[in-house]
Amino acid sequence: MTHLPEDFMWGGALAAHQFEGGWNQGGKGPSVVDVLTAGAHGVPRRITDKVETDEFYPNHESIDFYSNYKEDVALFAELGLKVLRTSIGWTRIFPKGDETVPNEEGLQFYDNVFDELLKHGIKPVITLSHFEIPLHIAREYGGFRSRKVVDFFVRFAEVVFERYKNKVEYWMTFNEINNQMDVNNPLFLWTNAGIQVEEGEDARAVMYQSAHHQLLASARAVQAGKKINPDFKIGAMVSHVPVYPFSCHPKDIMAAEIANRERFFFPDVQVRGKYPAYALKELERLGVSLPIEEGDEDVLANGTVDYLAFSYYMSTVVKHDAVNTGSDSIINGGLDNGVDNPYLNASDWGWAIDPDGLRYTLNTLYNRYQLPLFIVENGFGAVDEIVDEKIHDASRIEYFRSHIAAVKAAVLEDGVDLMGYTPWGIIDVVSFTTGEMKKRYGMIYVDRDNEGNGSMKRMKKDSFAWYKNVIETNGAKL
Ligand code: BGP
Repeated sequence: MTHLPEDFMWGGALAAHQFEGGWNQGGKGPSVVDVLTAGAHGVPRRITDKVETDEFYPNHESIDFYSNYKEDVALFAELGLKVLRTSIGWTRIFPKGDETVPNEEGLQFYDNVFDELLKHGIKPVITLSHFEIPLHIAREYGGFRSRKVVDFFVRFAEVVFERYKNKVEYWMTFNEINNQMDVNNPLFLWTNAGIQVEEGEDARAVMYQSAHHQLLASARAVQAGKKINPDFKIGAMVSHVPVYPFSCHPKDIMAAEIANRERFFFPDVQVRGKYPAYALKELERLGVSLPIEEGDEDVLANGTVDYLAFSYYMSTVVKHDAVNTGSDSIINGGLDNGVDNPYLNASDWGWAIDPDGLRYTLNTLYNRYQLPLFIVENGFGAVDEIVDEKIHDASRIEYFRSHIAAVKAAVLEDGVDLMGYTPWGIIDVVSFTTGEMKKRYGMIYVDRDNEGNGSMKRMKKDSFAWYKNVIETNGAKL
């Protein structure tokens, strides 16, 4: 067989805050990303005290899907997408996060978007929170430090499950929930959990303690969803960056095993319903106890997920006796003992290009969890040039060709159960880590620059026709 199974879900992936815009329209409240400034190559994004200052906030307008959703959905339909993976902006539904009554205008917006998608035969695949924790919850409650936030999240989940139970079948709880394991990057704890670490605090301890709440929130949402519609498929979503040992030196092998746990901790709990032994040992060493209350262990055990969704962009390498001194060294994953991989090239942003790593990841995750997998992000961030009104994004096409070939090998030769593939940023969006527009992933170009200038006009890149053909042939023609 040269093509993927008939029901394979080809799609595209987006996240509300990175493409919707309309940050304060329709009754929407600010979320944690609405106080993130634009960064730039090597310059990190900052969290500001206020939502509006002299700074530029790229997520506020993004690419304004909020006003253009019909035109954009028509383009997605022309591309042939079978599913669109996106998120529901939590603060469109609960502007502050702790209200009891949802915002009807926000709910109506997603009714309109989902109806438009379904009209074109595109199924929505929905993340409940893609870095979109209400700012009020982060500031007033300290995000998931507070157990109260578990209830707020579950209320939000129940409201949207109930409202869209006949329109959405596939859900995920938190996007890339495991990013926050990298506690040295303040962006991740802020966007994953709504937390800023105070001076004198042990960031790792704070992360683990709030993670308990977030894992409870995820498990309770799974249970709540199944009550509302037993046919729902609710998954966890993690970022997977496989860590290779630099050599066959047994100490490098062990260093990689330990580094890989950073990616596995959250899914280990969400899939298996209990804390893994290595984490309990680390907590013991740190002298940290989790805020576990009576009944919590049952909640985790009974709220396991139906599938594991993940993003894959790159791989990294560790060497047991290396010390990483470069704080912006992305190619080695920012790992303490990370080194560059001499066998791979990298994108302009230093992300190692490794299609074999995707096949390896699919096998690793499938063997570890024995659950259906869903690739809900994969892609190539690059600068695009317009030449004679065209965008010849040959390197993006090459990236996708090699990665989809790896997907086919994993499914057709290794027997991995894979539900679908949704390339990241199917239309150009604001980059998450840098806040830039020039780091583009899309097959549809958007005329907007890093400073927020541009007509917002949409244009098809060469990759558009290429991917359309891949979908039409179900992966047979790459
Ligand atoms: C993931 C996020 C996305 C997305 C993507 C690409 O971490 O889930 O939101 O943006 O990475 O990253 P970036 O935009 O920083 O290139």
